[in-house]
Amino acid sequence: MASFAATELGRLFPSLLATPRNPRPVPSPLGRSLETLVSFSSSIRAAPAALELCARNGRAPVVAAGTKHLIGSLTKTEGLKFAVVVARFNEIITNLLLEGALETFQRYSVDDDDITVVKVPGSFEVPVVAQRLGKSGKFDAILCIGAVIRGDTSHYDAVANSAASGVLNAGLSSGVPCIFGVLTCDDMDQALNRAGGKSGNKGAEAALTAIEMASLFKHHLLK
Ligand code: INI
Repeated sequence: MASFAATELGRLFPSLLATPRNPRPVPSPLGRSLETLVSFSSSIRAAPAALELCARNGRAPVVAAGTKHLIGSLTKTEGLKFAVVVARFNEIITNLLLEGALETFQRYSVDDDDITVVKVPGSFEVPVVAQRLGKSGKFDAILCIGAVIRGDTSHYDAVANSAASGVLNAGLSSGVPCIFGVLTCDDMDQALNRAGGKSGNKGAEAALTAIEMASLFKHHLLK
């Protein structure tokens, strides 16, 4: 991804990359080379967005020397504490999402002892527990996992909307990042695709978001 992003930047802004007059990667005002800048851990998903922005106005991004750029790290995970709130409704799916999330925490060196998993009946119950855990002061981020499937219920919209706004509110009211890892799908096939099938594992993606946000808060915003 990083080298793709660097190549892409180079294609869009050839002046930024090696030329006879400028044979080395351009040092950025942040003290890292361009290559390092785009390979910075948490920019996995941010880099393409930045490229898109640049591509739209056709200019190189303006990076002022004194500007602070705060971004969570995916590598400084030591000591970060996470709670995962998991809905048991549609358990086949939510167990797969939880598995993806736990594998990701492990891959990014989050200590097992720093993870607490809390199970609740359904997605509707997730936010109140997320809020309580957030307010406990014991966690750096709360990952919320659920699966709302349209085919299963006439009150799909009520459950899906409540889960989404509830998780948002839990984060805002507790001041601790609460990450929305609740699938909202039309049918079971779609849910399976997003729980480790051809669309990836959204639990794993949400865990990455949780790490980045926990790091952003702990290492930058709460210092
Ligand atoms: N809960 C879910 O997590 N997913 C669903 O698809 C779902 N459906 O289909 O109804 C669901 N309902 C239960 C709900 O979350 C609450 O547990 C219940 O309403 C009691 O408050």
